[in-house]
Amino acid sequence: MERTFIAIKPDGVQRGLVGQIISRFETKGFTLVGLKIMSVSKELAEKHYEVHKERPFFPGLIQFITSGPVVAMVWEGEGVVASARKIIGATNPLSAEPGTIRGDYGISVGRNLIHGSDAIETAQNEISLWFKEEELVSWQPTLTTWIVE
Ligand code: IDP
Ligand code: MG
Repeated sequence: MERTFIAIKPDGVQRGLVGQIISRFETKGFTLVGLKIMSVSKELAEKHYEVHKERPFFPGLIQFITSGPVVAMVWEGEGVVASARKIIGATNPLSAEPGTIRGDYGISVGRNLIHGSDAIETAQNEISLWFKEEELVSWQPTLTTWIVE
């Protein structure tokens, strides 16, 4: 089953939005299979954002993501990678549609609240970077037959 990596960034945690953000994915019908609050080391942050290492915003991004607790999650379900990106909204919260997480709660690209994997392969790499296999729980919610035909 498809899985994606989602992280609530330090701004989302500090602003008390953890519950509301988790609810978006829960009520959509996706299944939570991994969850932890953690301090992010510089090493993990730099690996996670490696594709952006030449960008001018990279040092600020690493500083920000290591500046406070992050809530790391793995969500599962059919089409979850692309669907989660839609639920999250555009990178710049000012361009993100209302109804998306970034569109509803943010105004600044450097404080855009949440990360979501951008493709299935990226998701697999990010999940193994952030979680050990034994931290993930495979389970079938009893509600599944009311959500998936
Ligand atoms: P994404 O998070 O929507 O996938 P990416 O382009 O992969 O967006 O950028 C990763 C993260 O880097 C963004 O979520 C944002 O926090 C930060 N970022 C991207 N572009 C800028 C920028 O122009 N200024 C400041 N931060 C940026
Ligand atoms: Mg990205």
